[in-house]
Amino acid sequence: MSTHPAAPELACDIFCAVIDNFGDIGVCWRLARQLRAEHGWRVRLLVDDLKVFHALCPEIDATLARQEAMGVVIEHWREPAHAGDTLELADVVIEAFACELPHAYIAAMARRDPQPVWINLEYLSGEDWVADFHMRPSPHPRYPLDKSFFFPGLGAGTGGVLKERDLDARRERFDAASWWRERVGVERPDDGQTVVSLFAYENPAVDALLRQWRDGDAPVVLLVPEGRISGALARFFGSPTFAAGMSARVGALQAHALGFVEQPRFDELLWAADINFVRGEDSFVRAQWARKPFVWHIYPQADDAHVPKLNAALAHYTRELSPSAREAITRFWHAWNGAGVPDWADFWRHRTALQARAARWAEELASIGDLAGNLAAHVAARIARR
Ligand code: TRH
Repeated sequence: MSTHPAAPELACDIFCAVIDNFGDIGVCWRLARQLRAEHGWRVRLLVDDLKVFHALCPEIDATLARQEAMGVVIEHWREPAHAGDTLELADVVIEAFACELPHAYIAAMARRDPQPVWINLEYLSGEDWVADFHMRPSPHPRYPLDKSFFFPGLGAGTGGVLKERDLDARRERFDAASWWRERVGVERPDDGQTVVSLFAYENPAVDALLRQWRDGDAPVVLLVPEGRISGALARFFGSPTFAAGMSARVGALQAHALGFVEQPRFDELLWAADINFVRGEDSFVRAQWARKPFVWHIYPQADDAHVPKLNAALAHYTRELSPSAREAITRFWHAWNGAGVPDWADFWRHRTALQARAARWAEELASIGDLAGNLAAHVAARIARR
């Protein structure tokens, strides 16, 4: 049965330039799959770095100019002139994170009748100004084309964040015991142990935290996907590496290194843990849907431009908490992002309040609608007005 019987099959091109890490393609790939699966759009994703994409989707062959994965056409976008092999123009054109579209493509958009709906998908921010700028049109300086700025956000009046329709059902079906056996190779820890997942950039604050976990009264089980923080773990355990499959134990701390998994399976790590350390944009969003307490390592920007974003997210997330819980979580997030030393005991004594807030926050966030649905509604309205 189709979930979108009345809608015409819109063709959509998403252009994605990978700046660094996995977030740019992580968001675009998730959006592409959702527009295909839930809205029935014909999606082509043009990406300039297929090797990074391969990490999130192992079936991607980085040597191919054009291929298909999960119903989405993937094209290797060879910047800056390459405009798609055939220059077929879509009904909807999404340029992700202000990556620059090829000039030939823009010129062809201006000639097309009807003109495509052109959207610049911005980075996520929880700041208040986002709602004022969301969906504002911006006329092109040379062509009679309007581009709209689509702002993901955490509050009403923004584009929201990505969430698949079946995500909550998948989370509820999650079989933690099997996951531990399959992915970690050990039995699921009992309730007396705190399971922490750690996905972060290099972070000097991690040493203090590892010492606190090691010396604490309560056992901590740490799950660390292989990546930029792994070197710090290796140094702490006095090992040359801390690679997937390795485990270490010292004092009250036990740690397991995990391999990087395909994107649809990343959520399982968040569901398996009691608290999640996440980073960037996409994993930050997924941690919110996991309904577990989390700590955000925000992507650091020049001139501390990320600090207001961090504080805006805290303002949303800590609303309703008692002043002492709010202050403790704020102190801890700031310390994890370079201001101060993290104090685990001070933070985790609020565990029960944080757990309750995490569930309520997920409901609040869901109430503004999901990004793909909001975007599809906007496009439908624009097309209907023509
Ligand atoms: O990788 P990130 O740090 O990405 C970014 C980029 O740096 C980008 O340039 C920046 O602007 C943006 O952050 C804010 O963090 P993020 O966004 O969480 O992306 C990580 C992706 O990796 C996410 O989609 C989840 C995925 N992932 C897997 O698919 N498998 C895994 O095993 C792990 C650990 C992550």
